[in-house]
Amino acid sequence: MTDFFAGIAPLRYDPEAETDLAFRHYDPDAVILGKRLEDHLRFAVAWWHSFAWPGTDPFGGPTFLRPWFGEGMAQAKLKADAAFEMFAILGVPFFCFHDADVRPEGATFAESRRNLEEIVDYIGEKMERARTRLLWGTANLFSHRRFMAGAATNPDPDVYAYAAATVKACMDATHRLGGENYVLWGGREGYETLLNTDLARERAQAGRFLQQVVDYKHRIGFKGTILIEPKPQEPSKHQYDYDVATVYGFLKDFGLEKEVKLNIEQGHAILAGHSFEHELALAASLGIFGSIDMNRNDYQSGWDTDQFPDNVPEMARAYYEVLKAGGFTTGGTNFDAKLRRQSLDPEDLIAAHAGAMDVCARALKAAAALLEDGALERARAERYAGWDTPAARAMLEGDLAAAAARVEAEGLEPQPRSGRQERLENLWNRFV
Ligand code: XLS
Ligand code: NI
Ligand code: NI
Repeated sequence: MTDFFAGIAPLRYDPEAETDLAFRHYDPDAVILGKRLEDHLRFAVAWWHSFAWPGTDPFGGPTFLRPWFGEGMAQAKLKADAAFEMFAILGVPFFCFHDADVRPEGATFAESRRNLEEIVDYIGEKMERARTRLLWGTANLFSHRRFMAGAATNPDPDVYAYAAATVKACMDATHRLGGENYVLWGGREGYETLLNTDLARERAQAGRFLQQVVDYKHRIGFKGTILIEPKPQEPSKHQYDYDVATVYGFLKDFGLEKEVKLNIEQGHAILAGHSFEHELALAASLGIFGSIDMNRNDYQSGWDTDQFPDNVPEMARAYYEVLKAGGFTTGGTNFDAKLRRQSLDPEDLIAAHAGAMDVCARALKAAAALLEDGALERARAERYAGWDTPAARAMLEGDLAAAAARVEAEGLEPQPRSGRQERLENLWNRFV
């Protein structure tokens, strides 16, 4: 036991609660569309933001002085203790981690790997006594200077080898802890300037690396899902896994579209010039929707500020797409979100997650009610109803000339119809 969260009781669902250290909307046992809310949302805490990030920004050093900060294994274990205490207080079913979040970096790769194995054993023991499971593990292939010019896409083949060794170790760790997914986010898989970059070569390296990852998954019998997390830029000026559409083209190119799904992050969608719901709907339509990283950007600065979500109507749009896609299978809602650097107290960490869980619960409930009501889906189906006629369907089977011939043969004169956007927005707003 640490005393970091001392005095903070496990959070309860209490709609009348006078404190924000409680859930007013998230009742894990509430049944929505035939499924418990906890099983719909599948919340996860991100180890990096909550326990590893010290509150630095480009202008200032650490503001958080956590008792576990430091380089030794003892600190890593203390950090794990605090993490599991927080998981228990929040009652979250999952967590996510990078190797670098949980273990100190060694002087050599072998030492880093041993450190990882030791802490993974420690975490595994804690998991036996806790109800929190692993949503996904991942490798940090972006912080250390060796990865500054990329991991799999590096011009130096020795870095490719190092990336392979790191990912292998992290996949082993994820497998050992029963992870439900393994994530790859290519923070440095991109470029700073085309002047020194061979795009075709780097893309081919990234594709081959991912094929090797998938092969390794099968070799070790890992049953989880491999997920790519798209992001257009930051830290690289231009990242290869730009957005859902780009990643889909990449997966098709390397024959991986049936093997790999996507972990879609709210802030990354916005950075790519999309909405979160657009990215979710597109991934679902392509059959590659996997999981979500939940957060929000600062819309004023435009940065990927990884704040906790606070906007129910916006999140309802997202969960509507998740539910329409059939909900999560191995995926979940990972809070890839961090405190503001002035939010120093342990209570801030708990309240941030509690508030975000409530926002997501409200959003999911609103989305579920609208889906159950069916009016939006009826309106959508009605808009395309013309395509249900045999003549319309035959057009897609036939050639261009046959489709063209219909115009004069049937005297077609298309009549524009209202898209009813405001009416549908009114409908939407009755539910959120
Ligand atoms: C960074 C990413 C990162 C991934 C995991 O922007 O969101 O946190 O989720 O490497
Ligand atoms: Ni991110
Ligand atoms: Ni993320």
